[in-house]
Amino acid sequence: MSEQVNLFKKAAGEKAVEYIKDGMIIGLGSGSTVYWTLKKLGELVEEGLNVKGIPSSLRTEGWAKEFKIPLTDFSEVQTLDIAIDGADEIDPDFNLTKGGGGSLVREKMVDAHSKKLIIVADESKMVSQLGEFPLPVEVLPFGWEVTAKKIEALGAKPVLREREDSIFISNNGNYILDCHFHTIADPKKLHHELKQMLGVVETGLFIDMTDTIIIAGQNEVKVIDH
Ligand code: ABF
Repeated sequence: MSEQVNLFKKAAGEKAVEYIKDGMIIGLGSGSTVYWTLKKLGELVEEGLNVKGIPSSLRTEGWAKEFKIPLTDFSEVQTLDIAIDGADEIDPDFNLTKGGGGSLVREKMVDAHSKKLIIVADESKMVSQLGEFPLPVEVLPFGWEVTAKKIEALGAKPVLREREDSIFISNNGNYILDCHFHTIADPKKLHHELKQMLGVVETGLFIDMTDTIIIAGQNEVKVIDH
């Protein structure tokens, strides 16, 4: 990642903490932009801000502990006040592709149970249409080959995600298929088609969920409400 892109991510990630108020339960998203949100939030906690977070990945949980952000979970809390998360692609309707880091199920659980979802990203994530970034789909390991064939029939090339010569295992013990669609004309329809397939646990399409995006680029950090 270039130094400049990292500065954009830092600017967007840090801006998001302005939305956090004392007493809030916060969904802690995943990724290299949210990292900066967590770091800044840790500083505010040290100054006395009283909040609790639910992490959306094991990696985020590790960072939250490093920054001494108090944590909670769904055994204590059913609704979160706000979630701050990253994205791989954002379309003009604020639909998202997520899951490049492999934590799409936990991210969707956290984001869907939040009253407000803020997406933080650098400007390269804005696209006119989703699909160039391969769509992550979490699938059951059992019979994944059949599930992949069914996804292929929808016009994609599904590739089983690997890490260091072995199959990538999600935080939930499942596999990820990175599905090369190149263009996704109707994200909502595709999400529903995939969800109906036996073996599909969840898709990385986040439809009608985003309230606000914070996008950082060359000269500014833009906040756009939906
Ligand atoms: C997470 O952030 C994932 O869904 C996504 O893959 C990742 C990308 O964001 P970043 O560029 O901030 O690392 O939310």
